[in-house]
Amino acid sequence: MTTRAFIGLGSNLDAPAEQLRSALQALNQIAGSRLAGASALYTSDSLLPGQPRYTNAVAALDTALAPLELLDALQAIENDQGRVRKERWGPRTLDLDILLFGDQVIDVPRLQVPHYHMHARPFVLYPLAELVSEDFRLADGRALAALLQACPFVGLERL
Ligand code: A4P
Ligand code: MG
Repeated sequence: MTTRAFIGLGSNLDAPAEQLRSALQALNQIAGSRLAGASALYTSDSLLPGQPRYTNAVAALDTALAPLELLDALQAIENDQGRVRKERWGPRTLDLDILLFGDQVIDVPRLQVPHYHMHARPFVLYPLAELVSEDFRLADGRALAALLQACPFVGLERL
């Protein structure tokens, strides 16, 4: 049985677009997983002042892994691509977040899904909208169309 997960990709160090492209290839190499789609890349200012601009994208991944196994695989890719965790929210070569994991709502210490801030982040919602149908709902029932309407396409540049 496979589950469709959506992964948020972000980078603001060391050639961010290249980081995202190699991360997409790495996602497709995860055991029991297949890259089913990827959005365009988007750039936007960091939510935190004083950091370089981010490049973001969203990927659809069909996976036979359990959620925490997928998180382990994503963290291994982050580490492979040279991510050093100095401070939470610090600049990073690669951030991979599990936005959605099928229709599951997950709340354990290492993993909360849907990802806690995705509903208010244009750099997550607009790329996600490229990969799903217009009537798509998050696992917690919220309609993507309503979230998009409440989250204007401001400050995003589609590459
Ligand atoms: N964790 C819990 N839930 C999840 C999940 N759904 N997916 C835990 C992935 N991990 C999850 O993450 C810390 C811990 O969160 C993990 O060990 C995992 O067990 P992290 O990646 O080490 O820390 P972080 O990325 O610094 O924190 P976080 O909360 O992921 O940061 P954000 O919210 O992603 O903020 N501006 C723009 N324009 N674009 C961006 O992408 N990103 C941030 C970082 C700030 N500003 C930005 C962007
Ligand atoms: Mg993260």
